[in-house]
Amino acid sequence: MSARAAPLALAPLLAILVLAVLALAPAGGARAATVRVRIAGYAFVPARVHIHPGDTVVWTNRDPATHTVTALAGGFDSGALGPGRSYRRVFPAAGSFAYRCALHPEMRGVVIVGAPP
Ligand SMILES: [Cu+2]
Repeated sequence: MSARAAPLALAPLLAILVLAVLALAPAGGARAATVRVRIAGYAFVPARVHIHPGDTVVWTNRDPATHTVTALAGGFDSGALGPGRSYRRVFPAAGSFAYRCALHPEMRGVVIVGAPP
């Protein structure tokens, strides 16, 4: 009966697939997230993001003007981000990281890295 044999023939293939997925999973079981911040209307949107250690923040400039993502305490600086350009940074450690646009200092944001999930 080929209708009954077919599922059995697929079993080894499924086993290999499951093992492959398990091998690719991060050791801790938690998956690092990517959070996006838009730069639009001369503001960071959202201005405040909460993430976990190891997560990535990606800023994308949707304004017609050039902006930067510059940490107030140093530590990171995107440099000039022209329209449509993105800047990404991984935050490995917990803490509060305030930043602003170096060209328009009234543009401010903060990345809050909490405890591991
Ligand atoms: Cu700016």
